Amino acid sequence: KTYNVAIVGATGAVGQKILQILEDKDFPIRELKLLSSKRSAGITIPFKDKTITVEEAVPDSFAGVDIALFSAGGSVSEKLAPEAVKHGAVVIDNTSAYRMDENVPLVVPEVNKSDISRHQGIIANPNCSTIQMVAALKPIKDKYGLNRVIVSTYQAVSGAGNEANNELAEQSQQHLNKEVMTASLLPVKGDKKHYPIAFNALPQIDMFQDNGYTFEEMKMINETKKIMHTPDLSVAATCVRLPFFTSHAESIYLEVEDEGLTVADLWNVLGDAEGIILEDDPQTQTYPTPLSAANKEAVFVGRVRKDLDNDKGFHMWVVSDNLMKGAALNTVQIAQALIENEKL
Ligand code: 11C
Repeated sequence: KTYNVAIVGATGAVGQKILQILEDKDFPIRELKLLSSKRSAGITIPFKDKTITVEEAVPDSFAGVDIALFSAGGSVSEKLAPEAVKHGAVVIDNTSAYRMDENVPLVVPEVNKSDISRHQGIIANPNCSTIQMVAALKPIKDKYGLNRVIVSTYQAVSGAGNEANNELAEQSQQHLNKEVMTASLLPVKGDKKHYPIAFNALPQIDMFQDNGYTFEEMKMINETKKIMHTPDLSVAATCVRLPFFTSHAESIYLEVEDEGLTVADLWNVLGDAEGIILEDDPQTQTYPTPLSAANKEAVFVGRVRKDLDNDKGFHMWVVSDNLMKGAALNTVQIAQALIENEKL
């Protein structure tokens, strides 16, 4: 069986990755529609042996579409995802618009694939930094229980889109030319102040909330509880943007329920877990980095250590390509699981 697929936001950083993955995985496409804002309509994009012209996304674009992959920002999803559903499509949405809606499954297939079957037209793809964290935590939780998680992130600029990549490149050039760096985008396009990201670290990703956490931090906290079905799990997050282009890295402290576990116990569960690659050997300085994880599909884990004071506490370093498993790949994997579920 083949499917009519639409990509909304086809010219963006994630949309381009989705296209590449659909082609690489030979996704069973009958007809592919590439949709965008009016500004990008008319651009042509190669796909397999064809060239497809990007069209402006409007409500009627979804007639005859079976699966619509949205990655064009929350406001576009709010406006057009219900239209796509009205036309009979199943939407896989890569924005934060519907993630916490109780009628919308929030899915990382390795973690909660079975949630897909209760969708009512929309399935949400989690935030990139959440996806790689839950992929690593779930096998540990299933075997040894989980009481507490404290995460600090080291996030790539591409999480903020192609414009942020350009800003990092320009500022780096300015600094090397001994010019003043100009900042007009990061940490957040819509916020009042902007700081250089080149040769810097910004402890703000997305807008501050009333509780002093940023929206990115609250996404990691709330989405983790929803995906793992652990509403009572203690989760705290500090999210930081760093000047590299690809992959998010995370330092995760976790407390398990079981007593007396060793690093080898965690290695064993992580080594057997779907989608995880363990790269952990201090003897040979083996650990993942943002560069080594870029353009790869897996979530990489290294630096697993037992806490020196708490018998139930462990630390680990988790790295994954934020545009691949963190966005486009997980979206395509949801679509594959949806097809397997015979929900279409
Ligand atoms: C970042 N995590 O790195 C964000 C990007 O909710 O899907 C992903 C935003 C989202 O800036």
